Amino acid sequence: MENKSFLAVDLGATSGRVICGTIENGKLTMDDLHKFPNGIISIHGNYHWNLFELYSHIKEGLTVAARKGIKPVSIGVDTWGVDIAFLGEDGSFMGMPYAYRNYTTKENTEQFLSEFPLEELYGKTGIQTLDFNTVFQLYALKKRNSSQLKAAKDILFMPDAISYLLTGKKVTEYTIASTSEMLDPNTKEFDPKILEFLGVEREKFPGKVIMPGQIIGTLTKELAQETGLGEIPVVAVAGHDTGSAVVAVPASNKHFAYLSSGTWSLMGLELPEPVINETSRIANITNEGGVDGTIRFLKNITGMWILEQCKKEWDIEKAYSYEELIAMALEAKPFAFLFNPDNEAFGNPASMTKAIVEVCKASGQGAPETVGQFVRAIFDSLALRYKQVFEALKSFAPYDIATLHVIGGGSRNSFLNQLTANATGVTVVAGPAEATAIGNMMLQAKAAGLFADIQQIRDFVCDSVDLKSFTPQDGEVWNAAYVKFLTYSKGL
Ligand code: LRH
Repeated sequence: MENKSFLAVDLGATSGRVICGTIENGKLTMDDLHKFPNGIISIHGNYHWNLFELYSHIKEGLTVAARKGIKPVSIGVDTWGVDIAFLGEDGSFMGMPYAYRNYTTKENTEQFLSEFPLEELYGKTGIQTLDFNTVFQLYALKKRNSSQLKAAKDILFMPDAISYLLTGKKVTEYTIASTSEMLDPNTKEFDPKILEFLGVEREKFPGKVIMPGQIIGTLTKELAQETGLGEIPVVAVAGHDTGSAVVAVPASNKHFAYLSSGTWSLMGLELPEPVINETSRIANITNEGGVDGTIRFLKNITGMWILEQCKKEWDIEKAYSYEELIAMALEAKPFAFLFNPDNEAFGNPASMTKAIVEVCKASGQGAPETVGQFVRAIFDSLALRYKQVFEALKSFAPYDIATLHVIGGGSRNSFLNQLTANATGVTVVAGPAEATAIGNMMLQAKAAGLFADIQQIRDFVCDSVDLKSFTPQDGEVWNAAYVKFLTYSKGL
């Protein structure tokens, strides 16, 4: 294989990065060009993403690439799911995009579903109901008589909005559009009845839905000059970060489950086609669109968000590193406080530590006091929630699940990996931590003809990264803890 470089712009809810991946002598080497924080900002009581700040960070990353003499084949962009930006008639952005944590209201979803039945919505899209999905965001905006929604010429999903900033070209990419809960997984097009119900014309989503691998455009003349990179093509990858991450699962065959671990924990299976039936609907399992016709049959679990938010509070007094937090958790008594991480109280509370205290007290367990107790409670509860979802997924898997691949930033946490293996009773293989950026770059490499299919990508990733295995231990103890956990976590 010839030496080729690809740039990944990978934006998560709490951080972003521009990474260069070079394929050299059959191996991948990576260079972090620019890492930066991301977060939601409250403006007049609404939460927004600072799109233009993200843009300037991306520009910085591209400039660093040029300064280092990197000549990338292409650039790919992935971001978190569901959020959208509005463009006016003249192609300019209409305000700061709303952030999905703005929409954690059950009432809005309930009102929607009283007019458009859940059975029909799930039947049409196969997407799990999460209060913040695009479909509910648009409904809320319509109810608020939003000027943006009324006046918008175009609606762009987040990765498509970034690609538009880079190229001036507007597209609607399939994997990210599938998170909207408005796409039909069979036709891979927007469902007309859902759009009609929302009063949103199909033309507002630019063009036909495009698949990963398609060239979107090249860097605008200004950016080509400003960054010094030249007019490099921007290629559609799996614009949805989870879609790109799952491409980089280092599995040698299909008999695996994955846990994409970051601000969210996404646990699921990769299936050749959607599973949309009464059982999957009741379990609220999603069928997100993947690469090469695959479906990500998964559930969202609130992941590192809870710890990230607690850490922000603790940082005011003392900024512990994640290593220090884990060391404190190791010292704390196991299973002293358990809760369901998906309790809506943890959606976007003013204080996460207070929310944990209230949830624990309300279930009669007392409450954590020390930092170590909080962190231990978060990790125990996450591992047990992973087991609960894993058990549900097992009943859908058309094979025995031999391995749980933990990928993403959370895979660096060996302590949680061991707890996850103990709780689920399956071998955990951890890594790569940069799965999303790797998947992003590998999809560009596939578009450039370097790989024929996902399995070739996975074999290559497996050869390129260090992986760690965790064997389940203490089964009895964990089964007993699971019984206790279930009393606090009814239903899926
Ligand atoms: C993870 C993620 C997840 C979505 C959420 C909004 O970053 O993309 O898959 O559900 O963000």
